[in-house]
Amino acid sequence: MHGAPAMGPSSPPLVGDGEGAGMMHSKSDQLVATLSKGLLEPKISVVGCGGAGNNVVNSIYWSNKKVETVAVNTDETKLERINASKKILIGKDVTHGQGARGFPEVGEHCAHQARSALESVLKGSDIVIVIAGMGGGTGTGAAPIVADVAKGLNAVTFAIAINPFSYERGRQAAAKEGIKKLRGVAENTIVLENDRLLDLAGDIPVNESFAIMERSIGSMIDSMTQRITQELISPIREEVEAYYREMPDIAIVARPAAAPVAGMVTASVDPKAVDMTFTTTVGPELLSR
Ligand SMILES: Nc1nc2c(ncn2[C@@H]2O[C@H](COP(=O)(O)OP(=O)(O)OP(=O)(O)O)[C@@H](O)[C@H]2O)c(=O)[nH]1
Ligand SMILES: [Mg+2]
Repeated sequence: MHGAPAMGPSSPPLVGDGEGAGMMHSKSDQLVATLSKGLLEPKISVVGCGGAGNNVVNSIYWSNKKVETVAVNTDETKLERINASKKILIGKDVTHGQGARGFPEVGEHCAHQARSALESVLKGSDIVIVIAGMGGGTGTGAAPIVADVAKGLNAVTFAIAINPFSYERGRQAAAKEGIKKLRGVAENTIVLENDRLLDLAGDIPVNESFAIMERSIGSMIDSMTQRITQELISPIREEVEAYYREMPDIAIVARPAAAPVAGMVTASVDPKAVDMTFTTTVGPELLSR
């Protein structure tokens, strides 16, 4: 971890509780804040694959400025219409920017081809959340590859898969297969049900019911990121404070590579707790059972 060097016998005097301690304390607070931010604020990327994933990312782009949003698609027109911090058009020479037309193996192939572009966009991310609607071509095929790339970069990787409506009969088998692949790669895969939107939303148009799911996923990501950041920073804070008290002339260290932070996230956050976060933020209505 960020282990503090051992103190020698000639260490500077401790900042005690005598005169001036109040002032030193606020200086130490500042330093701790800087250090904590630089060293420990995890970089979180949310990657939406295919049409549904792109829609979710578009909504998060406007609501959460703390995460980096990445949109991945084979469909050029769709990609042009959405907002994201980064956009990656995959498989242009395969689909000519027209989408994978319901074939997951096409989505998968396109994502494979784009591995190095995906790697360079996700490099440095501590946590990657991959989101896709299942049963189509791009999201179903590409999301497991994106998750694999993220894992290869040592990021803690979560997946959110949206199951198609029951009435989309031809899509269920592909969806199941896609979810199986995601579960094989990601630390934790949360499955949401479009069917539940029908129960919840009743007669409202489908686009409006999609907005409900987008907002739900957005608030889950908000509370997940808040929680991870808090759980990481609080225990370290005391340690950094103690270090400062022993050594006021500490140099501010550059932020290390992703791996150590990812390791701390894994150690301190039970991936299963993510389900809990979702349940407590938006209620269990959309979750698959
Ligand atoms: N909740 C939600 N579900 C969506 C949305 N768009 C599509 N879906 C669902 O996700 C499934 C996959 O659809 P898309 O994401 O459009 O498919 P794709 O990954 O772009 O695949 P191709 O177009 O075949 O390349 C659909 O069958 C729908 O059930 C959306 O905006 N919100
Ligand atoms: Mg599409």
